[in-house]
Amino acid sequence: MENDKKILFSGIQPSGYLTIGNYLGALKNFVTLQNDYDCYYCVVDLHSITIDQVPAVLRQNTYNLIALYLACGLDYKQNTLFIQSQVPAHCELTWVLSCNTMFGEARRMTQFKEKSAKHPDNINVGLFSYPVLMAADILLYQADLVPVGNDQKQHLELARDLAIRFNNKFSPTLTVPEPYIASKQGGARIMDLADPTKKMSKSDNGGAVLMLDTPEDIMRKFKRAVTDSDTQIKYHASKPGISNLLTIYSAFSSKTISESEKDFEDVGYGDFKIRVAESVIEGLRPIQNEYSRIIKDKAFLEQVIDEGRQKATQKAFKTIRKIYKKVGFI
Ligand code: AQP
Repeated sequence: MENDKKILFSGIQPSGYLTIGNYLGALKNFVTLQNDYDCYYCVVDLHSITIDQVPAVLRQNTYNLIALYLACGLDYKQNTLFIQSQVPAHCELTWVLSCNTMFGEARRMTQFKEKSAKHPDNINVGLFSYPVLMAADILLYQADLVPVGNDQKQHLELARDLAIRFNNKFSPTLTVPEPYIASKQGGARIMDLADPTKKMSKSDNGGAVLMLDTPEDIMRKFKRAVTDSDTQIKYHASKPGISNLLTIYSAFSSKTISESEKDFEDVGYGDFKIRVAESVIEGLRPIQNEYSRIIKDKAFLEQVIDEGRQKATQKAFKTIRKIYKKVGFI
């Protein structure tokens, strides 16, 4: 159904169990955005195979992610919740865009450099063309807005360049997307508890807290979190561990950083870590309860996935039909 709301696109890879970084940096914000925008929330499974995945695990992670989308409060009637590989137009548009992307500009992408350094035994062409697929994801739905963290800014820039290039080469066809800048509360960058100079990641989860961790596991992980040799609970660049814990606490308790600092003025690191863990446990509890209910209801999940596929396909087909016509395909 067409409406006059701006279109917003975002996706998460089913590449592992989601962390509280994925939650605070993406999912929590998705829920806030659903009332103001016509949102397309995708499970980007095509992206996830740029790194080796175990097929049965990938399948399960995909169901888990749809269930988590729902458990966090995303309404599948109001939004389009769908799986990328079920809409073939993503691959079709990727090819057209690939033929309009210069090798040099793809080579400049820092994520490619980082991921190839991390997986030197699997530097595949898909990893290289990942940003073109991401551009296709966005442009296919004529998205006006894309919520992006710093790490994805360069990719969004490429999507914009490709839309402008296509429009200039043929005729205006694709909406040029803008970054959606999250509010201070949303979009927080969460760092690894064991190494707070490194982003918390679902595929590298030494110091990651998972959204589906038990309360005991969450408590244990926070108790072990790296801090520093100081005693002050202050947000500062020289205190990455403490700053990260304050960020997590403030996001889960809906307080500002300075309010959070005040909460811990005369508190030691040990008690501080326990209080942070408690705020996370409480914040995740309703989501975990909803998730346990939804994941058991396979028929409902299949229905959500099917409705999402149909809505996404309809929108994507309109774009790909125009694109194919403009490039000269019969
Ligand atoms: N640590 C984080 N802090 C804040 N936001 C984060 N995001 C990821 N980690 C953090 C946000 O989550 C969304 C989904 O990201 P993705 O699945 O597309 O891949 P990613 O960014 O590479 O996330 P991961 O968890 O690190 O996955 P892997 O390990 O598979 O590469 C994005 O909006 C991202 O900003």
